[in-house]
Amino acid sequence: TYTCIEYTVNAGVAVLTLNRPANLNSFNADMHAEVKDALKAARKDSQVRCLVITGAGRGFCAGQDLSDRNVAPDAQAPDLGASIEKNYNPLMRMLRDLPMPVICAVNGVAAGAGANIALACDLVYAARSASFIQAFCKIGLIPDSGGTWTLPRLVGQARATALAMLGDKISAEQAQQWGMIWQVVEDDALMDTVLEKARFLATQPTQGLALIKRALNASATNTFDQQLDLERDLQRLAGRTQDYREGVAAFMEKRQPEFSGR
Ligand code: T3D
Repeated sequence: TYTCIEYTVNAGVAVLTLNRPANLNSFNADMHAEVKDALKAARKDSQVRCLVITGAGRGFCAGQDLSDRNVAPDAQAPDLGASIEKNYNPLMRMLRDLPMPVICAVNGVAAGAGANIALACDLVYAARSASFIQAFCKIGLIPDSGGTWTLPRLVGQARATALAMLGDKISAEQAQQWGMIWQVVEDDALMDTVLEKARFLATQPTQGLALIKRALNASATNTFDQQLDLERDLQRLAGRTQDYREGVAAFMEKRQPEFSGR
């Protein structure tokens, strides 16, 4: 049983809810451990074919819980590199490598690592009242959790630099206009919209979707030639799935396919 998150599985969809609403779902060590445990469970559970991440209460996630950091003048400087190595980087790698679509339902403010966790998800839906803040610069830090990689790729160098250096809060609407997220949804429709999409994705060719994710993620650092080779290799894998057979057979028989995720 979890104390900092909720984790449920229904109709092929796992929903991971960050659940420390009193401090806007900021991350302490316990929450890190629980999120990792849930991501492992989702990966292992063959029933789970799509993951949704959201937050309880009015915020999505405010990044690191700053009340966990002793910054008294006489205290030794904390080793934030160790925190990144132990907690944030493994979390980001698990999210990026999860072989299924990951949808983020950004229900409110997403700040610091909270913003970059959202931006690392495959599909990002945000409530109209949600916002994104690269808050790191305001406390002397740099965007972590992949932010310095993700942001310039999503919005370009000029916007990434301004967001990272100014730490301005940007609206969900602005984030969508800039292509930083997929879609803005009215607040009261957010979870229904996301769950409907997640349930749909959970009926789709899961392995194929996981291979799409791999290919698109790799494209950011590959040359065109390397990417052509990768597409060849991943298409070979896709062609061996049951869902590919089912997809083609259903098309030829003019019926709806029934994908098993295998
Ligand atoms: O340390 C390492 O391991 C390195 C890794 C770092 C990763 C990071 O994420 S660093 C960045 C950390 N996050 C921030 O700097 C954001 C801090 N929060 C804010 O700037 C604001 O709270 C927001 C802009 C996100 C929201 O503002 P607002 O006005 O809507 O809410 P609020 O009143 O500031 O916050 C509500 C409560 O949540 C409040 O507590 P209270 O007064 O009601 O008891 C506030 O202190 C608490 N809270 C919000 N963010 C954090 C937090 N408590 C601890 N840590 C937080 N990050």
